[in-house]
Formats: sequence, structure tokens, C-alpha cells
Amino acid sequence: MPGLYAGTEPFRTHRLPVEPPHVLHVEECGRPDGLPALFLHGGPGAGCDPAHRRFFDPSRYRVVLFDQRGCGRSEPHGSLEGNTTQALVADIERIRTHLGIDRWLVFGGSWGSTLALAYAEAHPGRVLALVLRGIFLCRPRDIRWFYQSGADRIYPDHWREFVSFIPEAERDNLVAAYHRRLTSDDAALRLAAARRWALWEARCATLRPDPELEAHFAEPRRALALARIECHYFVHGAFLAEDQLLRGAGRLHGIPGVIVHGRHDVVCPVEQAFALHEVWPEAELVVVPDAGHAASEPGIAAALVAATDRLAERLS
Ligand code: STX
Repeated sequence: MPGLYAGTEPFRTHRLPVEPPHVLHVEECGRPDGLPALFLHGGPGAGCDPAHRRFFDPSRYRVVLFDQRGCGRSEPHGSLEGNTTQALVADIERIRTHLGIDRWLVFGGSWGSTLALAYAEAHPGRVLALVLRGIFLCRPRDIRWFYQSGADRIYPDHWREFVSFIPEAERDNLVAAYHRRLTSDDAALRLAAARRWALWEARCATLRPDPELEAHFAEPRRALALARIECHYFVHGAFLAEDQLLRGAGRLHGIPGVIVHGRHDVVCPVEQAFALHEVWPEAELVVVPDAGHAASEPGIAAALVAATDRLAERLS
């Protein structure tokens, strides 16, 4: 990706047992005495990727990245047991105290923005700053837009492949219909459903087609974790009350923030960034005119790096 820092290897990794049966993969990159920052990946269930380390200047930041419950290198893979937004917020606090960090910058895109907001509203005193991309408020209407009615009108060709997997009689609730298949006892059915689910998302994530991103999320292990965990969260309304994150935004008062969102985001329409900015006006809103949803979109990556650079200056 252009505009990102060079790739680095972690200076330390951890296998952190949290609530059984979950064991989290955690890694620290950059500089051990640097400004602490937490990276939250998307999905939920997408896992971390080495490219995620590259949003931060390794000579200034101590970046903590972890694979959320059930995905990436965390175990057990694909597990939905005790997998809730509240549990992930508790895991973040567990990681913070385990690493002896007092306060940190929190960075998250898409579902990572959802989780960052849930965390910051629960523990505002622990957050130095927020850098959020592709805001996903996870309200019923945001989930409906992408998995029932809305985005289907923008990508009808890709939608056909997503919806045709489900018999017509079940199409009035596609998230529920996919959930039955993704949690079925039939491993082949689970995998087939996961592939369609993950492909739909990957194909809608970028302004221009990105075959590499598609291939990445079509990979069976990754598709399974992403689809199972996302679908589990979305049948449960992401374990949030409607408008919970907007209503709690008063708790963000005093936290410096940057909101970066692509104008042509089809996964998470940009209205969500405006809605968040309205209740958290002290944050800076950057709408990237020629970008979709993904963090890899050139204009989005550049705006995110500019944000972490500026905040490093301001916070140190
Ligand atoms: N999922 C929102 C999200 O976090 C509904 C997300 N959107 N696209 C992605 O993640 C990937 C491209 C990483 C799969």
C-alpha cells in the first residue's frame, strides 16, 4: 500500500488466555518505549494482517495488535462461545493491564471502529486519542443496508451470488438464513456459506475491484472465521442497544479524534461518519472523495497515516 510505513516484525508476541476457551494472539511492534497504540481489526472475525502494523511510525509508536476471539491466530478458531462485544471490551482491558499500559491511542476501521467506540465509551479514561475509519455504528439499519436491502442495488451482480445461495422462502431474513448454515453440523455447507458471505463483503469493499483482497478473504480458514463471527454478531444486533454508540458519545468529550471515511463506501455508508461527527463535533472528519470502504484504499491509507503522525506529535 502506498503511503504506509515499511513493514516490521513484532518485538514481542503473547498467547494470552482470557475467558475459557479463548486464548488470544497479541503482538507488539515498533518501539518498546514508544507511545502506546492499540489496533482493532474489522469484521468482526477478519483478524490482523502484517499490513496493519504499517499505519504507525515504528520509531515513535509501541503498537499492540491482537486477533479478536475466534479469528486469526487466536484459538479456538471460529469459536462463537462467549463471543460478544462486551467480552471483547473486557479482553482489551485484560491486554492493557497485562502489558502494563496506562493509556493508549485506539485505532480501528469498520468493525474496529465499532469496537473502539464501545471500548472508549466504557473506559474513556484509558484512551489518549481515537483514529477511526469506515465508521460502522452497527445499528439495525446499518446491518440491514449491507445484508438485506440497500447495497444490493449498487452491486446487483455480486448480490446475486450472495442471495442465490438461500432458497427464496428464506430470503426475508438473509442474516438468519446464513446463520443457520454457518452454524450447521455439515462442514461442507458451513464452508460454502462462508465463501459466499466473505466474497460479497470483499467485492464491495473497494472503489475499484481488488482481486487480491477477494482471494485473501475467500481463503477457507479466513472466510469461515469472518462469516461465522460476523453473522453471529449481526443476528444479535452486535450485542448493542440501537443507537447505543451515538447515545454514549458524550463520554468521548475531551478525547482527540479523527474520523476517516470514503465517500463511496458501500459496506458502511458515509452517513454514519456524519452521524458520529454530529454527536462528537470536536473530532476531525475527513471524507476521502475517491475511496470506498477498505483501509487499503490509497486516499484512506494516506489520511490514516497523516492522523497517527499528527497525534504522535501532539501526544508526546
Ligand atoms: N463488516 C464490516 C467490517 O469490519 C460488516 C469489514 N468490512 N470489510 C471488511 O471488514 C474486510 C474487507 C476486512 C473483510
